[in-house]
Amino acid sequence: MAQALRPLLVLLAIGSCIAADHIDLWPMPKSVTHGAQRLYVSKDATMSMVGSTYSDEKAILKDAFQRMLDLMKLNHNADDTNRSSFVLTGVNMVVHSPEDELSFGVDESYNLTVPTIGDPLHAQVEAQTVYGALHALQTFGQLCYFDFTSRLIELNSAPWMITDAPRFPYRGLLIDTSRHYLPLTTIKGVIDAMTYSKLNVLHWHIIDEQSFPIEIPSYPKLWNGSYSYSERYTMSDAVDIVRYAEKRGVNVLAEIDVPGHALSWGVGYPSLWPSDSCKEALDVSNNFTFEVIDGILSDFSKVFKFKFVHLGGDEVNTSCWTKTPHIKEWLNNNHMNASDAYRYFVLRSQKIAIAHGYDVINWEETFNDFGEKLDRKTIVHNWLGGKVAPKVVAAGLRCIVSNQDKWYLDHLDATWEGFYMNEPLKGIDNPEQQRLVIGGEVCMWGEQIDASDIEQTIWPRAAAAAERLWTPIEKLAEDPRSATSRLSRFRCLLNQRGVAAAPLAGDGRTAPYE
Ligand code: CP6
Repeated sequence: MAQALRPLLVLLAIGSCIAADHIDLWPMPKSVTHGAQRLYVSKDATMSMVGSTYSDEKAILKDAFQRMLDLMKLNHNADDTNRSSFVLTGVNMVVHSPEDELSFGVDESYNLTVPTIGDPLHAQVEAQTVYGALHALQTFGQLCYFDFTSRLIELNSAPWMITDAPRFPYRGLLIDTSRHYLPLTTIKGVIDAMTYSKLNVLHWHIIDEQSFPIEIPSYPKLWNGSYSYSERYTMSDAVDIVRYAEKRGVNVLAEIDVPGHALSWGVGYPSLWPSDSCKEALDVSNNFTFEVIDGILSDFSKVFKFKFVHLGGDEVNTSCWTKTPHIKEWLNNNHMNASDAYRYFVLRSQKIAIAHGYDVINWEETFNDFGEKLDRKTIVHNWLGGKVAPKVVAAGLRCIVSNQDKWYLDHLDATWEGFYMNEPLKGIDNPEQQRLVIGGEVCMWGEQIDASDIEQTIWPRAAAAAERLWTPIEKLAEDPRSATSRLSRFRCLLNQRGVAAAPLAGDGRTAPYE
């Protein structure tokens, strides 16, 4: 064959392999090309950082690489390949930025190349930041599999050339530790699984009316509202969770939901209740209420380093305010009705959070009721129907999408197809306004689940949303059925890695296969 024709033929061969079914990656990267060569990955593959500006002092990449190798072997002892060719012996990492701060909007892009020639034969990762490099390792880990016949780690369809970057910077999952306590190991397992589908924000709805499980050093009686002594998180537990998540590229968004959803606060400090017979919402007339919020946010700011804090503000029932004599009097003296007082409460809490260095996220009722009064940096968190996001961004505020009929994991009959098809930019055509939708979040409210069944309730449906939030819209499946086999293989991968992801069909949580 004429030498000059060979590159062209190679390109054609690569092109003919780009059938979606042959790419076992979830979420689908921005751009992928591959060939047809099987490689063998040495069980002792090494990572090298030659040419990086980043120095990995905290061993973020070193540990991530080791975890990835362990996952590839699925806890088995892989044999050593005795082949002389097509053995991949390492991954070269080039990370351009020396920074390892996990800030919001950090560059998460990466390039991953797996060649079929080279001596030594090494995969190449290039990323702007260590957090892009972590995503590259996740993608690489999905290309490899442990073959039980050969007892080798294999990697099919090389060479691979992958260029990837997220569509949205905020890709969240909510957990709720007030309705049911979740052990630290459970939370860490959720974080691990999030990284497999490239979700990057764990929204920790820590406290609600049912229990106050976290230690607040400034007000040490607050966790008297926990279910029991063992169903508590110390501040050092919180530090542990935040560190664990950060090392994996996951931000932790802490929430205190005020003034509603806060009944448990009064177990330790009853004066936070309007009265002993009317206990919600928090007493708006009492300065002590805001001192406690200030104490909590002051303690939080030492632990929760994410740029945002979530102040709730949803489902506020003000009837105790208008029924309780001393609050009624306070409202009259200040010429406020109940809805003025709700606005006053939210805005005053926002100011406290801002003074502690946070930008605030609030549930959408705050926008629906008095959006023009919210701090201009407020991020409005949608959860009611699917209609508020266009209004939020038209008003110039940022928005996170979680509409309950699509992205609420506690709706057990909501299907993965529904999760997949929820488009955050629906109804928003102006590119400037589109950029104000920073992403979306699936919500695992805790009333009906606990550590025993949280994993199979979250997965695989959260992964369907994760692809919607990661993959460029033009590469998403228009009909979710064409993603079924790929998602079902990703779900198997979760199972192999010890995550109890439910089947796509037959468990009542997801629609049957076609
Ligand atoms: N708890 C809090 C909840 C919910 C919200 N806030 C909720 C409401 C309706 C459904 C699911 C969850 N359990 N604090 C609303 C944001 Cl269907």
